[in-house]
Amino acid sequence: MTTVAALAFGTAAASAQTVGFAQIGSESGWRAAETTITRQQADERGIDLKFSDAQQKQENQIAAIRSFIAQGVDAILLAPVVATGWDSVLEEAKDAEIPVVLLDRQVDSDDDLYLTAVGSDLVHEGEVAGQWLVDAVDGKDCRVVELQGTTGSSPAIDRKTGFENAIKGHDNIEIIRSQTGDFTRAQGKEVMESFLQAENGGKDICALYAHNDDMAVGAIQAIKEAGLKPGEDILVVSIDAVPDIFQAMANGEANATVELTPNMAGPAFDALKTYWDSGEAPEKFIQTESKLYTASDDPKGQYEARKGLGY
Ligand code: GYE
Repeated sequence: MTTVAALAFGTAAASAQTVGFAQIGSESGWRAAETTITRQQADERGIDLKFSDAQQKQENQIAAIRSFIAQGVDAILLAPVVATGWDSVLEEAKDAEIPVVLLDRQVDSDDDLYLTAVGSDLVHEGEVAGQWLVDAVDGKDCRVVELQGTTGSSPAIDRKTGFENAIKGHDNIEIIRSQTGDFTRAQGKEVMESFLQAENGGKDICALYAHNDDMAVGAIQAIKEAGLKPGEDILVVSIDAVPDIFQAMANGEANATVELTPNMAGPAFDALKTYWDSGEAPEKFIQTESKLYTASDDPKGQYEARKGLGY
């Protein structure tokens, strides 16, 4: 005798699985690597991946999810551009019995609306970055400018909170300006230019905290164009660990980064396979590591090691 549930799972496991990926876009080097690796991981597992690039727009992601539901995919991967506004479409997926796995960002919705979330502890990342600065300045006064990620996205909210947690009680460190650079290199540069202008050509800035490496790389360019030395005149700490930030570290132009693996799809597909095969639901959060790298961690070697790994 076969139970209804077993029959449903058995049917899904019998043929090649189809997975829809509602990706945000390609705002950063990290994001592009995540896309490349997701495709590779799908290929290796014989999964048919349907890919949608939402060009940073939530409405496009919602439309993509609806189209995946209409096509009857076996699962949906969603990297949610912002944290709010997902309830209805996640309910539609749930009603259609299509498991949704969140990648790299979180949503504010109830956690029974998705199967699991793969990602880092985004608050912790901010704390690691902030603690690096606390240690680096060692009690000296430090006026910090902050480049935030996409407004309303969970990494922008959490990385801000984490950094603030770390500097709390260290009155020598103060965030003097904070603005979004939307996780892009171009906006990181543009916003940094305005920070430099407003702060005595940059002479009144001690450090930059950027919510991702791409914005830091853009800002480094702006600092150089302002005639200052990034990494020395203005300390630079950011998050992701993309090859270009190691290149900047090797050149003495950046100081520290917190690693975020772009391989979110591997753990996501592993969890889905278990779910398809046995119906067993994974933990609600599958956490990836957050490791600090500084300029003394062989940045040239780190650059070489990462080049080609999806970047
Ligand atoms: O750090 C950034 C990206 O969602 C955690 O999104 C991710 C962030 C990543 O574009 O580079």
